[in-house]
Amino acid sequence: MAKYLLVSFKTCPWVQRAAIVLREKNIDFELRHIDRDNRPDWFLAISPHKKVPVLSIDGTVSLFESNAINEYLDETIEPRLHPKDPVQRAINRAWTDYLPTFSEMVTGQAYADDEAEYKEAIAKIPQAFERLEGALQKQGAGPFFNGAKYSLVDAAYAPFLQRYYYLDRIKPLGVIEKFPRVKAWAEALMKRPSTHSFPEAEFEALYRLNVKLRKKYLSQFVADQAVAAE
Ligand SMILES: N[C@@H](CCC(=O)N[C@@H](CS)C(=O)NCC(=O)O)C(=O)O
Repeated sequence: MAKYLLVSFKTCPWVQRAAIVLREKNIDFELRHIDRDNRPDWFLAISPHKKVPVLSIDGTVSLFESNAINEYLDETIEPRLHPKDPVQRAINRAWTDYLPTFSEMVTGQAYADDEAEYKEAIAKIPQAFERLEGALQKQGAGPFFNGAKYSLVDAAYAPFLQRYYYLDRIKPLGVIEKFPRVKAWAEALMKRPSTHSFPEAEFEALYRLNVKLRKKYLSQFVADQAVAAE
């Protein structure tokens, strides 16, 4: 078996997306965290965009961009997470293509500078959920995107749905409750062990700390870290 090294910033959702697929496929891998503010030379040499994730294979090949990494893993290692049917595969790829838009719409609130920007950002969340609610209705009965079988779409959305919950516990909005299929899907993904790279309470506390230290509008609503970590 090849040797896989996944290079990461600890709270990066795009890294988490690739780590989930490695776990779903039962692949041994090293998750190596580097410092965002002091990226080592060996990393800069293998990451064309200077971003994480990078997946290094046997120390000889380096792949970047979470979607490309996951497609590669799915092409090379069983079990195949993409559907066999080409139409379903195209639909799955279309929804993973939508992920950057979804992530911006659902977690953009964390980067708003003031209340006006925050209000603008949160107004986009129902639109993003509504689109997914429609997709889930077409796909079937759940619990996962394609039904009973876990897919690359599940791995893609899990980190961002998790962050929606984290943000909703900082300043509650209760949007997901209005979209029953998205809510049931998100709950199934939060229960799936592969979603988690770290113990859940520890990871949420770290996320909250990041939001607090970012000094954006939402930072003021993060309760004391000791309380948050309870
Ligand atoms: N489209 C990329 C996004 C990766 C990304 O934005 N990574 C962030 C960390 S979560 C990063 O490395 N940012 C550093 C930078 O932009 O300089 C992917 O899917 O892999």
